[in-house]
Parts: sequence; C-alpha cells; structure tokens
Amino acid sequence: MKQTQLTYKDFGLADNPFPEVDGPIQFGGIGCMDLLKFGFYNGNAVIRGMAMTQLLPFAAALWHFKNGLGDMFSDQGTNNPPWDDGSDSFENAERNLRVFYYMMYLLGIEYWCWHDLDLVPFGKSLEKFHKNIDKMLPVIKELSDLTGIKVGWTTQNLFSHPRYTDGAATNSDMGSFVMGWAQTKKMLDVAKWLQDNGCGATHHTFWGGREGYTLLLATMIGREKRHLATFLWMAVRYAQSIGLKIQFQIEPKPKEPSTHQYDRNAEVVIGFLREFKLLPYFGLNIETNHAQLDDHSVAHELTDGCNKSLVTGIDGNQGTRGLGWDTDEFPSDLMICFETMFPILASKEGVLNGFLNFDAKRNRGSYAPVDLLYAHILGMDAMALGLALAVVVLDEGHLQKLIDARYQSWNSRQGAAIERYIEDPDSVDLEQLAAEGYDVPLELDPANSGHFEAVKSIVLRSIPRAVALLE
Ligand code: XUL
Ligand code: CO
Repeated sequence: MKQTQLTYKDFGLADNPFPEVDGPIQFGGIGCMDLLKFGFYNGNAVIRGMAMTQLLPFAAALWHFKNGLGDMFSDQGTNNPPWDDGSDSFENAERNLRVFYYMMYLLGIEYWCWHDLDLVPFGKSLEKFHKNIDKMLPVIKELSDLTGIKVGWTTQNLFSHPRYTDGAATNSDMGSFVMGWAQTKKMLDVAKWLQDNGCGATHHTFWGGREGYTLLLATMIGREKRHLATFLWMAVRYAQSIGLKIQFQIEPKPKEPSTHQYDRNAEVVIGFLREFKLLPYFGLNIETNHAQLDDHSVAHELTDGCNKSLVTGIDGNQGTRGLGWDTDEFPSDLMICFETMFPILASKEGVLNGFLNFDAKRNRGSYAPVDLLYAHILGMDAMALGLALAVVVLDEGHLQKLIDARYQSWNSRQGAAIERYIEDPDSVDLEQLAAEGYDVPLELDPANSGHFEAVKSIVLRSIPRAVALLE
C-alpha cells in the first residue's frame, strides 16, 4: 500500500463518494464504538511473526460492489449510488471502478476479484464486450500503480447470459461450450496482461453455477462431466501455451441456480479432478455460504481441502441459517470466522496462500453508499477476531492435549502396524487380529472419552486472550 495519503480526486473522481470519512479507516481500539473505525482489525498487529495483511489477505468482489441489491422477489434494486448513472456506458463502468478502488484504498484492502461481466456490460456482441475490457485494462493499471492494490483472481461469468441457461462447458448445445471457451480464453489473456503489467492476477477461478442439471431425466450426466473436464484441460493447456503461470481454482457449490452442480463440494471436486487427472493443476476456493448450502460447515470443507494442501482461496461470507439459499452476507458470526481461520492456521502451510475474498453483499435494506464501508469493516473485524481466536486455541495447546489423549490407543505398536497395513499387508495378521477382537472389553473406558463439551469450552474461554492479541 502506498504511504502518501490520497484523496478521491487522485482516483479521477469529481465527487467524494464517501464524505463520511476523510482518509483511510483506522483501528480505533478494541471494541471502539466509532463504526467507521475498526474495532478489532488492527492493521499494525503482528501475530505469529506475520503481518495482518499476510494472515488475512482480504479481497473485495467487484460484482457485489456493483450489486443492485435486487432479489428473487424484485428485480428493482435498492442500490442506486450517486456515482452510477444507471447506463451501460463505458464511462459509467469506469467511474464505478474508480470508486471501487477508492473504497478499497480507504479500507486497506489490497486485492480484488472480478468476472469479465463485472467490469463492463456485455453489450451487443462478444467482440464489442472484449474490446471494452481491453479499453479498461489501462485504467486498472493506473489505479493499481496509484494504490498498490492488485487483482487477486479473475474469472468469467458463464451463468448470466441466456446462452448459458443449461451451463457453458456442460451445455447440451455445443455453441454455448464454444462461446464459454471464447470468454475463458479472453480472461486468461487478460490475466497474462495484468501479470505482465504488475497488476497481480495470480489466481483464476472456475465457479460453475449452471454446470450441472435442472432436469436429470433430460440430461446425459457422463457426457456433461467429461465436457467439463475437457473445458478445464483446455484452460490448463492454453495457459501453458502463452506462458501464463496462474493458480487455477474450483469453487464448489452444491446447487443454485442449478438443481445439482457437478462441483458440489470439496470431496466431490477432489474426486472429479483425480478422475480426469486434473488434480495437479487446481486448488479449491472454498465459500462459506456454499458449504452451508451443502449442509456442511466451512470448517468441514476447508479441513478436507487443507488435508490435501488444496485450499488456494476462501470466499468469506455467511448465509442465514435455515434459509436454504445463498444470501452472501458479510461475515459477522465469530464462530464461523473462527472455523474459517482454524483449518488454515492448523494446516501444514499455516497461512492462506491465496485470497480471503468478501464474496458478500449488503443486505437489501442497507442501501446507503456508506454501508459499503460499514459492511467491509464488519467483515474485516469479524475475520480478525476469528483469526486471533484460532491462533490462541492452536498455540495454547489445550485442545491438542485433549485430542492426543483421545487417540492415544493408536500410538501403540499394534496401532502403528494397523496404520501401515495399506502399504504393508504383512504388518497385520488378520486371523490373529480377529482373535484379539474377542478380548476387547465390552465396556467403554472413560479415559477414552472425547470430552466434546470440554473441547467447546476451550474455544469459548480463549476469547479474552484472542481479543488481547489484537490490541
Ligand atoms: C456464486 C459465487 C460466485 C463465484 C465466482 O455463488 O460464489 O460469485 O464466487 O463466480
Ligand atoms: Co463465491
């Protein structure tokens, strides 16, 4: 981040989009009640020897910045900010990007993520659309040079255009596959340009919202899955052919808008990638609300991915419990934020090698421009607290002691022999082991209890020390 203080004018804006603040958002101290300051996120804190920006590599989502805040019951949105004239013009798109950059600058967010369609409107043809993207790239460079804020990941929107009603890679109509490839290839070229011009774009995401089916009875599942794998192989080989080094990532989601999405969850994606020999080329971008839609927690998804060193990003948000659809709310639930950061910090890498993207929108009722600041401040505060809580729980060791005790029986010679069995069939005498099974006491040994409630108490009682870490 550049040191000298910038104003909205430096971003090429005629009017101040956020007159409520006169410079970058500051840390106001723990629990500070000035809501335009951070109350937990302390950009100067150093935890585990790492800067906050390394531990929490926040990214903002351009699509939600521009989200009109309509919903399935009303196309009429509530978000009509003064800088947006509602037109499909290039100038309007550019002004939005400039305000977006200014917003990130104020918040101290160092990365952003975008679909092709977020940047400029599609317009009348794919050709014109791509020309407009090219026209905007120098603006990205200007703003990136001004602020140091870089693109985290790029992606392509293969779910909004009517052409993609039945998916892109998995469409029954090959024309949609081909058009989807044109959009994808273009975004890989764009990523190459951004990289070559010092604007970031180290990651590229595939979220297949309609890569699944609506009506199973009308669908050739096997053929569609193979088409999806083909599409991904095309991206891998094309990137290689243009010398683009980029971390590809799949963002799983079980459904919505499709009835069933082929990239259902981490486990399913890992199996799919393995089947089509794509595993070396892809990571996982795990989204909290998607995990919830799969009736799982974000911790489950991240733990699955982290165990295989496959997590390359997080879309940090949350849903409304029990609602059943993707509400993409800014994270505010401390336990969810703890569950997000815990598997990352507990992993072999110990840090997220990717972006913590706020794939989150304001509530329909929060339509003031300043709510963009409140919303990101909320998410950053919540994640900082979740991070600190994960650090305390991990580093103090109380949890590990209980877990070690729980599994202690496996530390015997016999436990080690059984654990070796897959690789070494001679390590277990199957007859002998079954004979010993007759001698296993039928009563449970209290020494082996999981003490699950005590485990939860450890987390709760770590909160005060977590708060202190952020001071
Ligand atoms: C939709 C979603 C997408 C992806 C990018 O649920 O999460 O915005 O993050 O395509
Ligand atoms: Co997402």
